[in-house]
Amino acid sequence: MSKTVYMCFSTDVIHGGHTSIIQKAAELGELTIGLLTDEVVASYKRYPVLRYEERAKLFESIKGVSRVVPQYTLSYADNLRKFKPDYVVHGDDWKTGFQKPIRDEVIAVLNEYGGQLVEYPYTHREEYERLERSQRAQLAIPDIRRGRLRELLSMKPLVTAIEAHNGLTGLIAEKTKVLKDGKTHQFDAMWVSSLCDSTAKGKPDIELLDMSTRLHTVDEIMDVTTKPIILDADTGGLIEHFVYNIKTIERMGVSAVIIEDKTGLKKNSLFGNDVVQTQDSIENFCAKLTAGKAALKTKDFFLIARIESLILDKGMDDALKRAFAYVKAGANGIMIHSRRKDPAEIFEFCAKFRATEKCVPLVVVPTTFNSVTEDEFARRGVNIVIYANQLTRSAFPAMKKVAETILTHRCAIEADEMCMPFKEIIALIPEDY
Ligand code: SPV
Ligand code: MG
Repeated sequence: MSKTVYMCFSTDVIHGGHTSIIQKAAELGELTIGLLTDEVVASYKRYPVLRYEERAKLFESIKGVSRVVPQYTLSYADNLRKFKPDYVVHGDDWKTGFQKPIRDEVIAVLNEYGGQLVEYPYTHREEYERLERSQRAQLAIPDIRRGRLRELLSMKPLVTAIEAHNGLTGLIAEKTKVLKDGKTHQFDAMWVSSLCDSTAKGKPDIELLDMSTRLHTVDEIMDVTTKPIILDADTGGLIEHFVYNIKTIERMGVSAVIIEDKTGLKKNSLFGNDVVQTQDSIENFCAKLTAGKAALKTKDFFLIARIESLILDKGMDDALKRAFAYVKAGANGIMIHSRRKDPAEIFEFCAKFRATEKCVPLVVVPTTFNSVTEDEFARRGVNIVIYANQLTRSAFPAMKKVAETILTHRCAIEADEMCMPFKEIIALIPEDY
C-alpha cells in the first residue's frame, strides 16, 4: 500500500523552495497539504493577502499535491490524528525558536501511531524575504488597511485591539505575539485612545488636542504598522465639523471611528459623576450619526456609537433605548461603557441588546471589569474588546521608578536592571518599508 505524507503551509507567496520540498515530499507518498485557515494565519504571521480559497487553489495546482485540507490550528495534532499520515515533512528551521513546541508535539503525536518526521534543510531565500516585505507593505496601504477590520469581524467571533499612541506603541501592538497551547495570539487591531494620546502629550483628556494633532498621531502609527485602526474621536465635536473630519479619517485608512454621546467639555468616562458631564440628547446624537454616515465614501468604514448612560448612572433602559435609536440612525456598531468592576450591567446590556440586534457589532472596553475573559465576552455576543490604556499605565510607573532610582543614587547603574538594552528595542523597528 502506498504511503501517505502530510505538510502544513500558511504562505500566500509560493517560491522555488516550497515547490522543491513539495516534490521531495511527493516522492515519499500521496501528499496532503494542511493549509492554515485565514484566522490562524492572521494570528500566527500577518493578515493573509490571499484568502484561504485562493491559497488552496494555488497549492492544488502544484504537481505532486494530491489534496488540500484546512488546518484550523497552528498545532498539527487534530489533522495528524484524523489522517494518520506515515510521514510529516518540514524544513529543519523549526528545530529552534517559536515553532519548536509545535515540532515537539508533531513528534509526540506521530509516536502515538508510528508515523515519522522527515526534515529537509531549510532554504533561506532572499527573494522570498523581499516578496514577504512587499506583501506587508501592501497591507499598510490605506485602501487595503481600512477594510481589514470588517474582514476580521467576518472571520472571527471576537476581535481584539490594544491602545497605541505613537510609533513605538504601534510596533508593540503590531508585533507582540505569544504561543500558548498550540495557538498563537496577536492583537488584531489598534485603539488610538483620546486618554492615552492626551496623556502622552502631558495634557488632560478633555478634547483639548485638536483633530490635526490626533490625526498626526494616527499617521505616525500608520507609518510603521499594518493593523487596522479604531480611532477614539471623543464626542465627534460639532456636527458641522464632524462631517468633514470623518471624511479625512476614512480617507487616511482608519477602519472605525467611535464617538460618544456626550456634549460640551467632555471629561474622561472613568471619572463618572465625580465631574460634571452632560449627555447629548438622543435626537442630536442621532443627527450626528446620520450626517456622519452620509459623508462616508466606502462600505468598509465603521461609525460606532458609544453610549455613556451606564457611566452617568442613567440606567439600563436609557442605554438600550439609545442603542436601538443609534443603530436606526445609521451607527455600524455600538460601544457600551461602564466604570464598575462587576461586569453584571455590561452582561445585562449585551443580553438585552443581542435579543433584538443579532449582528450589529458590539464593543466593550474592560478597564474596570477587567476579570472577564475574551471567551466569556464572545459567548455574550461581544465582537470587539479594546484594551484601552494598559500600555500607558504600565510604561508610566516603570519610567517613574527609573527616574527616582537615578535621583536616589545619583548614578545610573542601579537602574540598569530595570532597563531593556536598546539593541532589543530597536529590533522592533523596521529597517525598510
Ligand atoms: C479612551 O481610551 O480614551 C477612552 C476609553 O475613551 S475610557 O478612558 O475608558 O473612557
Ligand atoms: Mg477617550
